[in-house]
Amino acid sequence: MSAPGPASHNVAERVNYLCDQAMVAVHGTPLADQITAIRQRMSEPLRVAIAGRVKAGKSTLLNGLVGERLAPTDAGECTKVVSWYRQGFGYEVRATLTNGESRELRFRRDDGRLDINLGRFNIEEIDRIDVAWPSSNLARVTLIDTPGLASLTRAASVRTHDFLALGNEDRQSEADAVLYLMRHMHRRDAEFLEAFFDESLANTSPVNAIAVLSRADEIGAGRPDALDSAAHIANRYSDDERIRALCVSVRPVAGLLAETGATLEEHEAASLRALAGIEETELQSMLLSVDRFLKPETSDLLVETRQDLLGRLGLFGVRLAIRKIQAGEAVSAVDLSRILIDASGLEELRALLEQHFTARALALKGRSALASLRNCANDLIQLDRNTGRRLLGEIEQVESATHAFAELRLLHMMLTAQIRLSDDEQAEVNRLTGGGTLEQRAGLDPDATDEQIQQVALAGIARWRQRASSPLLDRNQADAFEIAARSYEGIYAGVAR
Ligand SMILES: Nc1nc2c(ncn2[C@@H]2O[C@H](COP(=O)(O)OP(=O)(O)OP(=O)(O)O)[C@@H](O)[C@H]2O)c(=O)[nH]1
Ligand SMILES: [Mg+2]
Repeated sequence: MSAPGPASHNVAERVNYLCDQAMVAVHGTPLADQITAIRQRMSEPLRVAIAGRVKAGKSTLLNGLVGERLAPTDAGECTKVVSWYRQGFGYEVRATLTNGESRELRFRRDDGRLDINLGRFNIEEIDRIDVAWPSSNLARVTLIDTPGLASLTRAASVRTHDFLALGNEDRQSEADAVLYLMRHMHRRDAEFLEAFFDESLANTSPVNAIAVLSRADEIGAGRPDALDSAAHIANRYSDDERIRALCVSVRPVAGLLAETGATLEEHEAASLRALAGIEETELQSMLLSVDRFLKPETSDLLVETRQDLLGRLGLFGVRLAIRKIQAGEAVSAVDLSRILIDASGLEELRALLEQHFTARALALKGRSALASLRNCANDLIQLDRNTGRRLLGEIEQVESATHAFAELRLLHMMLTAQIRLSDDEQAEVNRLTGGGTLEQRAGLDPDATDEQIQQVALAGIARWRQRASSPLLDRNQADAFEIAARSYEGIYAGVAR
């Protein structure tokens, strides 16, 4: 098999080529299975891990993203295991045991929640749980829920550390990208994000992390402007150079509003309507605090029902829903669902996931694949020094010759402020390297003509190449600008094709 030509921009093709080369080299050794897995992973959806400190709202946000209550929230043994949620043709739950064996687990839906029965296994024997579920929201990403870091039960925290290969240079994380949830920026949060940096592919890491300011509705004790305050804090974090160097973006999200918005039932809407009918002064006083809300004499609604509503919506969500019903903007569960999802910030997060992760899925998966292949090549060196070295050389060559990886380097340099760009230029680089259509990457409307795209591309080539030629730049900075120019060349060539 011949190497893909230098003009090839196809990451998958190049990684597959490397896997084929590696397979010849490792045939008959235990490394062969690893190479098969690396190749297989390239054709699967992008793996996005949801990580963060204990009770940051990870599982709730995962449910919001899937639109179903699959991941266990609050207590329960299953919150202590790394759990994968991937698209399946049918419904299946499996456990991978610590001894490597795989077992099917029984499950049922309990009041909308997925309830997994661990059977005779105890949690220490289970390495991970795999849930296959027919959901269109899992078509392009596989979501991985991780136990809280620095959790009270240290064992669970260690599992997440292991899974993400934190602080372990010899192993590659099983995730291609991470959503890191934090309630407020904490020193440990910064340490965690830094550890997720993957040194193995020269400085490309912040490109695969998005930080989420989670449980945003609780900021400022759930005041009506909680989400505005959260947005303000998130913007401040985004402007902080230290945080910018750790992730592509910071977004506030109220995962609970998203999860409940996606799963709200008509009987819950009916309870909210009943509350909205309470006399105004009484209602105001009732909505002041959780304690008052639960006082038996304030409403005919059962205290348990009110407790359930609080669990599903939080005080902020209950207030929001009641006010929208009173304003005539919502009656049914469908209306309320839309309002809750709008308020949650979920759609903005989805847009970020699309822009930064799924649109760059091939490059991010390829990056993981190269890191894993490099580990295999290093192991191979122990068995057969020359072949292992030759494979390492080929990996280096593919890494430096593949433009999609160069674009990740450009992004990295931008995020870590190694090159200084205006806000407009940063938006341009994000667009240019974003993996959208030619029109999108050129910043044009979908109905732009070929000539218009080519004009923008030519102007882009000239502008970025001019910057690259500045004598004030060091070699890396000049390379970064050159990468942008080459991306525009790719757009130009794409039109001509
Ligand atoms: N008000 C509010 N509560 C939330 C939000 N997200 C999660 N919670 C609540 O916070 C608690 C913990 O949520 P989980 O989703 O289980 O958090 P987690 O990070 O998965 O927790 P561990 O897996 O145990 O580390 C639950 O009671 C949730 O209902 C949110 O956006 N707003
Ligand atoms: Mg959890």
